[in-house]
Amino acid sequence: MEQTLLMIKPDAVRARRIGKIIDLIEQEFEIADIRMKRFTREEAERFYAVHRGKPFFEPLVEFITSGPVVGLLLTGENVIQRLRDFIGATDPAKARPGSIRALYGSNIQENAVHASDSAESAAYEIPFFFEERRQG
Ligand code: FUP
Repeated sequence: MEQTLLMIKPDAVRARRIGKIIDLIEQEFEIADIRMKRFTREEAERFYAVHRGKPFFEPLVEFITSGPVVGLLLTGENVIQRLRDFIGATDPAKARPGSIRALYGSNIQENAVHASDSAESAAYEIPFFFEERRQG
């Protein structure tokens, strides 16, 4: 059983797409927890630390701290890969038709959602939203 993080980004929150995105997610995935928060700059820089030094890093940090985000903890078999497939490619223009990014993303930066891309990144990213959870 895997777990992963889906994050609804500030563009989608501003556009009032939280409900529509959760509706799509809920039809395919098990939601174990939900939390809305706003990243501090320090958190945003840590969350996207792998992208530090890239030309889009600074604008990305600016964007992700520009308003609240919503984190969803999803659980299930192979949920990391299944969710990545479900949200579509990073660039909404190239994302599979019907995917969340195709439906609600605007451009490669303002692409509506984020999903952990590996077990390692899930383990790194989940604690930005959720405490360690005990079983039962
Ligand atoms: P993804 O894993 O699909 O979210 O994509 P990446 O890890 O490649 O990129 C992380 C985030 O950086 C994207 F969601 C948006 C931002 N980004 C840009 O703004 N410009 C780029 O050219 C690539 C990524």
